[in-house]
Amino acid sequence: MLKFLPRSIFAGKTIVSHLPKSALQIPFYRSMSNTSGNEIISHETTLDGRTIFWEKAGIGTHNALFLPGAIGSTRTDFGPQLSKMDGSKLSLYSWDPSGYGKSRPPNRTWPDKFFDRDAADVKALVKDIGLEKVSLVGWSDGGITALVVAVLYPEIVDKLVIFGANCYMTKSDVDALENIRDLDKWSERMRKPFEDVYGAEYFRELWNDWINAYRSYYDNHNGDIVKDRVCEINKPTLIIHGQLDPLVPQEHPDYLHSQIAGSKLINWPEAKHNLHLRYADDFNKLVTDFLVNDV
Ligand code: TYC
Repeated sequence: MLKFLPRSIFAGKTIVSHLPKSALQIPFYRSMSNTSGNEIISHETTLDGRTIFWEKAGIGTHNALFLPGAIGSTRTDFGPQLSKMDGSKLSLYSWDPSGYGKSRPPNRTWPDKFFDRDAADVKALVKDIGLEKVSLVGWSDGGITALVVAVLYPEIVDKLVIFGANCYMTKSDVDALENIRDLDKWSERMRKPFEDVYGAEYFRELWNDWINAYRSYYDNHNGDIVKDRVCEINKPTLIIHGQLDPLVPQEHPDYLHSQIAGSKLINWPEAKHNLHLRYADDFNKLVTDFLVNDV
C-alpha cells in the first residue's frame, strides 16, 4: 500500500532558496551566494517507507514536472529551469527519484524494468502533491520515465517534453554504455558533481548498478524499454534532440517522432546531451511556448 506523509525537511522547516544567475551551468549547491529568480521550496514525502524529495517553484496555472536523468536530482539537472522559467505562468515541480539525490533513505533498489517502478512513483507523487494532471518534462532517463508514465498512466499526463531520451536499446547503445562504465576514465570535472551529492563510494555503487540495470533491458528484454507502446501516446508531445549528443543517436528521436502521433521534433544541430543546461534560456523559452502557448 502506498503511504504518503507529506512533510517538510530539516527539522520541520520548509526550505526556501534562490538560484544565482551564475549557477546556470553548475550544480546549484556549489554556489548559493546571490539571490535571483524563482523561489524554490523543498518538500519531502514518504512513499512505502521510502523518502521522496521534491521541489516547487512558481505559482502559474500550468503544472510541469521535470524528471532528472540517471543518478540525477532536481538541482543538478534542472537548476536553470526551476530558477528561471516563468513562475507566473508555470508551477515548476521536480523530484529526486527513489535512491537518488535527497530521496534517501533507503538507497536505490533496482527491480527488473526499473523505469516501471519510477513511473509508478511519479504517479503516486503527483497524487500526493494534489495534482490531477501534469506536463512531464523528461531528460534522458527522465524522458524514458515520462514515456512510461504516458503509456501506463495517461490520465495524469497533460503534455510531454522529451529530450536526450530513447525507448529501446541497440547493440551500439550498449557499446556506448560500456564505454562510460569505468569511472577512472572520467575526468575529475565530470565526476565531481556526482561525488558532491553522493560521496565517492555510493556514487561508484550507483553508477555500476545503473549500468547493469539499464543494460538488462538489452540483455533480458530484447532492448525493449517501452518501444512497442509509445505509439499509444496521444498527448501533445515535443521531442528535442541535440544532434551532437554522443549518447543518443538520431534514430531514437526519429523513432519517437514516427510513433507518437502529432508529435513535434526539434533537432538542435549544435547541441549535445545537456542542451537544457548549455542553452538554458533558449530551451526554457521553447518549452514555455509549447506548454503554455501551444507554439
Ligand atoms: N539515459 C542516460 C542518462 O539518463 C544517458 C544515456 C543514454 C547513457 C543512452 C547511455 O546508451 C545510453 N544520463
